[in-house]
Amino acid sequence: MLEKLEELKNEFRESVAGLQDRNSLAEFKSTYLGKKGRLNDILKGMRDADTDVRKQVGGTANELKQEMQKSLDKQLQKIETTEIDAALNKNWQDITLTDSVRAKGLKAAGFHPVTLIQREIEDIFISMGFDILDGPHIEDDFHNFEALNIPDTHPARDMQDTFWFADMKHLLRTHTSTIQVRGMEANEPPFKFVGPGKVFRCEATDASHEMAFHQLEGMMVGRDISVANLIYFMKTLLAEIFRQQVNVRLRPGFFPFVEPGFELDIECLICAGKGCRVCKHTGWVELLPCGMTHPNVLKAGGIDPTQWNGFAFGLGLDRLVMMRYHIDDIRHLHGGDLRFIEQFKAY
Ligand code: FA5
Repeated sequence: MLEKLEELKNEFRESVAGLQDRNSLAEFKSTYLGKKGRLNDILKGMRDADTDVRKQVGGTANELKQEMQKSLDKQLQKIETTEIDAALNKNWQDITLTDSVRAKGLKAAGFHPVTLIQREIEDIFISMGFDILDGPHIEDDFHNFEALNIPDTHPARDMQDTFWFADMKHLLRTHTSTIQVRGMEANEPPFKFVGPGKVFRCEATDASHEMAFHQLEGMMVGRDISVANLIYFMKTLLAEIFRQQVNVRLRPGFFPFVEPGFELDIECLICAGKGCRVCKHTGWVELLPCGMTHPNVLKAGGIDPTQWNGFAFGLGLDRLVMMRYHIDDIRHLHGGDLRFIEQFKAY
């Protein structure tokens, strides 16, 4: 029996590496290790053997069985790797090649409408000599509040519900006005820049409110900047974005970091000013708060307010997208439904 086992082992070793596909491997396995396979066939003789022989043969047979199983597993892995490589080679697809993607009938990736509008606005401001700045999502109390003339005890802290980190020192920025502070820290006046980005507020969602949304901050600091300069830039922006007559209204607005402060509202384009759930039945949508930079903010940014002044604004990008494309619920924008995203320009 031991000799027969040795023979079986040699034959197995010679053939196993030659198996090329799953079917022949399964067949091979059953020939050697199956119930009616060759190993069990040899072991049939054990019934008549004495105890010592049974022990010896049993041990050897067990070792052989384990070796066979290991080799079969290894060979199966090899076969699988070859199959995967072959499939990858056959179906290889360069998704950056538009024509090849289209030719295969696959859908090309596209940009989110917020990204599209953000880039468009960046281009408008670049053409007017503005820089583009960035800032971190995780901020500290100083950049989100303190430097913006919102001290610890100021009731304006409650205007925006904040996601605080456990250390109560860091937070998810509630507005892109943090970029004003970072811009002042990094630049010597005169300067003008815009800073787009995601902001976060712990508030209930509805047709015009999200918890994570996008703003685009703007700031210009120079000598003798006036409200007329501010209004000029706001008007230019809206004319370029909408390329149609849109009704706007400017009304006083309170933000601790500007004085005077304004709310620039746009007549709701979803209902043409008649009133709907997006504009909360007022006919107007708050889009572009702005104002003349408060001297305390310039001071906190290391700028002498007796020498320099400026304006700032904070545009709500998601709401702008809604007005531009007549989207009646902000939650469509971040719901992850591909059918929604696919409606926008792909490239
Ligand atoms: C601010 O965040 C100020 N930092 C803006 C500012 C900058 C004022 C510079 C003056 C000078 P407010 O909380 O109003 O302001 O938000 C600005 C805009 O973001 C709103 O007009 C609106 O268009 C948009 N917005 C506010 N909350 C939400 C929300 N929950 N979901 C979607 N858009 C929002």
